[in-house]
Amino acid sequence: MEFNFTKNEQVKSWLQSRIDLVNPDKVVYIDGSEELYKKLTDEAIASGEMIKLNEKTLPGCLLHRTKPNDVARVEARTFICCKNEEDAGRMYNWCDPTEMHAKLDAILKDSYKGKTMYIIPYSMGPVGGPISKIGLEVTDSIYVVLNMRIMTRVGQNVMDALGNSSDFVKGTHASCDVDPENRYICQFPEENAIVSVNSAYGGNVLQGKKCFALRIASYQGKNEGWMAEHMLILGIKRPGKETVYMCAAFPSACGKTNLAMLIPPKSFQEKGYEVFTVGDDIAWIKPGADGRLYAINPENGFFGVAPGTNSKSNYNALMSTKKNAIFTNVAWNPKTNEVWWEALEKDDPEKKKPDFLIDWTGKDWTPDTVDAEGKPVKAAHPNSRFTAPAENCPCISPAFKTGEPVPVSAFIFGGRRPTTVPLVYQAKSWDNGVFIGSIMGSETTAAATGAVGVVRRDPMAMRPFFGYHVADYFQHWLDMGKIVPVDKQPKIFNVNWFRTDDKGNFVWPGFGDNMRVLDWMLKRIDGEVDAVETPIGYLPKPEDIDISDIKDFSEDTLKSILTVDKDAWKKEAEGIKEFYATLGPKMPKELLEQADALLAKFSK
Ligand code: OXD
Ligand code: MN
Repeated sequence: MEFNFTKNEQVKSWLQSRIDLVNPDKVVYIDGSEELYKKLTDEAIASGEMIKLNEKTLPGCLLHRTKPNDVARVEARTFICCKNEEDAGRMYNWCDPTEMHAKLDAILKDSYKGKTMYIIPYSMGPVGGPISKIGLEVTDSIYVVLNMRIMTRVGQNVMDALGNSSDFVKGTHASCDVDPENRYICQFPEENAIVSVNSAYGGNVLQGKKCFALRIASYQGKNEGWMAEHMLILGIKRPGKETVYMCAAFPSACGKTNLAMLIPPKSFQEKGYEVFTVGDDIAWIKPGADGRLYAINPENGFFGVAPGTNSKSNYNALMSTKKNAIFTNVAWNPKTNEVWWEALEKDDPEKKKPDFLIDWTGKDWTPDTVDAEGKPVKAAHPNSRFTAPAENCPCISPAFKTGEPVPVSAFIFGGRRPTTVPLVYQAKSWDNGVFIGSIMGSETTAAATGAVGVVRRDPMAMRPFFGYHVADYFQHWLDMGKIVPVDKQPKIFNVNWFRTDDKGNFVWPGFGDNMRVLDWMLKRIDGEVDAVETPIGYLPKPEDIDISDIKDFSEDTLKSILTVDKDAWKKEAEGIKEFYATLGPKMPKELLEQADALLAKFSK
């Protein structure tokens, strides 16, 4: 076939190999033009793949439903395929690349018969930017095309920027029969390649996101001297000061998108504080010419969880979904031709739950609908999503718009820890910060199956996203600290918004009030306040966190979540050592020593 959109022989031969394998009826190249997107959108609406929503209230917005068996990322079927099993590393499914290619090729063979192949050239990061990278994804799904258009930069300008370079990720996606038994999400880091089959759900098939921007990119970053992290990026402007940028990593269900789009409390707004979102999920971070670390958000949109989002919990996220967004597996209100999900109405007592909807599976739904066991049925799937252009976000950072990498002043780690871990503390050094990131995790709650109160460790929130061995990843973090001069290293903090009292209620109000903790970090970064040295790190003096206008929140309450309990931390240190022991002989000595030292401090 003629590929007249490029002269790059490697691109051409790889595309030809894909066509020969999957055997499409037709090939469509996504050139980025509005006319083509319009044509594809019209086709998807005509075929029923997409529902066009109310043009007045949700202009340009579409609704899509997946198969009920295809609603989330599937860690059990996600593989890192590299030659040596020891390079894939301990937290992951590994498969030999030759074996996996054979299995995948058998699934892919002729799988596009009767279908169209769409070729998507996309850039992670602004096209041609200093930290950006390019991928190609072939897919049989218009849903993938239309979502990739929002989540990444797509079009001929990307192909032009690639020129004759071989530095592109080769991505193959085939929906096949959406058969969960034959579903595979495979990364081949040594080949710069991704293959996902038998799924059509976002996290598995929008390959720019987790597959490329975390799994493949983390491996590239290790080899090329940069970092790909599962981190939001936000900028905070204090009156009379430059904007300070922070990157933060949290396991899922810890409010990452909410922190990225935080609205400061009224009293802070009145003083002139402003918060800007650069990214809500992924940060690519590279040393700049001045020796500091600089970050970009490689994505171009948000792929956020819909249920629970309302104008009180996250006004900025909700506003981002008001035009040109794609909703997946939310409920549909046929009367208004709008979307709905659980808790959407919670911000406003006047707003009521609709009394009739079509649920995410396409069935009639009323507030009284129950399942076979008599349990209430949710109208939207709990993992239903919105794909929304970042430019829609009311607090999007000017730096996101220009694509300029932002200097990173702080890394924040955190998890959901009802006990033990204080509201905030600061690492004593870069290496101590790496230790703190390596041990983060969330305690299991009664909502999950299994024992309650067990810490599921999720180092740097990367557990499902490492592209290589976790111990080598820790070593890479330690090495990055050696590249950056100490006075230019970002400060490292740990936060825990989730401490509970003896009745199980959250002590800290969270949401916008998290600004008060970020403010303490800003003061630490600028050397405005000192701190209390403890065996785990530096804790705030209670008077340095401004709680003056939080309703019903006393300094004693604050003190209760700024404690380091000896017995709890002894248990924690023992748990860390057990966790480290599972990670094998490559674990960096520095981190093992820190675990020993922590235990020793609490064993006296
Ligand atoms: C996500 C995730 O969807 O981390 O961002 O699962
Ligand atoms: Mn994520």
